[in-house]
Amino acid sequence: MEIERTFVYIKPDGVKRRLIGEVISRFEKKGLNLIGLKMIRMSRKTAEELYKEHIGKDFYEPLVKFITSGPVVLMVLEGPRAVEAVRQIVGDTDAVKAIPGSIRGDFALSVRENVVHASDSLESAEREMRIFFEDDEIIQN
Ligand code: 3AN
Repeated sequence: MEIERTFVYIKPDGVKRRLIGEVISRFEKKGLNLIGLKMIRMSRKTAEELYKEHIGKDFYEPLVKFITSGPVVLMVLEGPRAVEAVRQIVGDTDAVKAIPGSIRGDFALSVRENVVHASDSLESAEREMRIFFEDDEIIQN
């Protein structure tokens, strides 16, 4: 199977609720390798870059406000079909619809405050991890 890399971050609500260990643990137990990890407070400029596809949508401004409201934990995960595997573990954007057993299904009720972000394609994974990680911050196995 194709080995892929994907980008995930734990949003301010997940950090505030002390879910960092729980979230990382679910990815690790599935068999994905953590090959990049850091905690930051996202600047408005970086949040705008990350979510540029949503500029102009009604949820854009509250989303940027929320994402910059507290620390986030950024990671790069690697494994077979990692993009799809991680999206499955994370669950639907609408946390009410996210199936129980997924992270959002177990820990969230909101569309905005839904604990984690995960890239939705290989292209966005590459773009998003480049916003936050230098080459030498990603571990080559
Ligand atoms: P996902 O994070 O599941 O890929 P996207 O990329 O469609 O979802 O949306 C990015 C983020 O924007 C979501 N994680 C969520 O925080 C927020 N968002 C998306 N749609 C809505 C909405 N209808 N109302 C409020 N926030 C939204």
